[in-house]
Amino acid sequence: MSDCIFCKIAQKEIPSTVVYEDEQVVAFRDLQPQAPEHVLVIPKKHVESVLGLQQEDKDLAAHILVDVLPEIAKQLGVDASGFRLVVNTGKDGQQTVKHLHFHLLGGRSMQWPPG
Ligand code: DGP
Repeated sequence: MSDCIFCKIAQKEIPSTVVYEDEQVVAFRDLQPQAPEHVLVIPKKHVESVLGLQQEDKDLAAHILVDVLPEIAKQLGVDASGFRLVVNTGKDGQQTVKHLHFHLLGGRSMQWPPG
């Protein structure tokens, strides 16, 4: 989508600190980190939110969960210590960027419940 900031990051029209990339996915450091390690994992394809995933996206969703997120957790050194995955969705979920993204937060102990 032409006016989507994360599409622009995926297409390298906006610079970011990329920590992982393959044909379908890119992961980059969040501009406003909420933890020592804070990475956003996005599909390169524009999907508005987790509710925008279609039947045809099953392999993509599985790839992110099964392959990419564990790989990045290992790369960041938080696989043993643990981390939090957050997928803010819609208004109450405080989703500000309307392109599906997984926040991977780690490097410190997290609070629960969230505010
Ligand atoms: P959310 O509230 O879940 O929609 O989170 C969007 C996140 O995206 C937020 O933590 C800040 C981050 N972000 C917004 N614009 C940019 C940007 O241009 N570059 C990077 N690296 N992160 C961004």
